[in-house]
Amino acid sequence: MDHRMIEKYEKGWLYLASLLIALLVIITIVNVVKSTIPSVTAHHGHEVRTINLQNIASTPFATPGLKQNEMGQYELYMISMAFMFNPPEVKVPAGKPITLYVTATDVLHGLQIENTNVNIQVIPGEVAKVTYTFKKAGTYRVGCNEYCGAGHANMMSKIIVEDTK
Ligand SMILES: [Cu+2]
Repeated sequence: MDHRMIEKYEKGWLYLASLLIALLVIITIVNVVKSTIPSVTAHHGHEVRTINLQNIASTPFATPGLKQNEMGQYELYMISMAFMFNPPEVKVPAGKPITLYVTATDVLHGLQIENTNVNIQVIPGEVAKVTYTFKKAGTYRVGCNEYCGAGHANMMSKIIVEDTK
């Protein structure tokens, strides 16, 4: 090969390398921009929003429990903390969609409602949202499924589903 051909060949690789670097820079910028937007991400079938835990007193989490919004829809606010759920027990109506909002105030927790497919990872500073309709009345135990410390096994709450009318 004469040196001109070799130059061409090298130029090809140079272009390819530059292209890959440019691509990496673009991907990085896109990811950084994405991560700075207060995000509503959906994973494991539930939505996640961010919350400033310093301002929790000015949110509905100040008084956890079942609420009805202005449209009459049920909203259940729960807090996971070491080593309890707040509220420790709550009554909800059967056959009505209940939108559960849950956050953690200290460390990573889980919130799993027995006999349902509700199984949420609860992260401090994030609010997970999931809507569920309990078809059958009864007591549903709520447990933590992320090891959170010595009292993990005692983290327990109850959702008492009652027939309306
Ligand atoms: Cu736990």
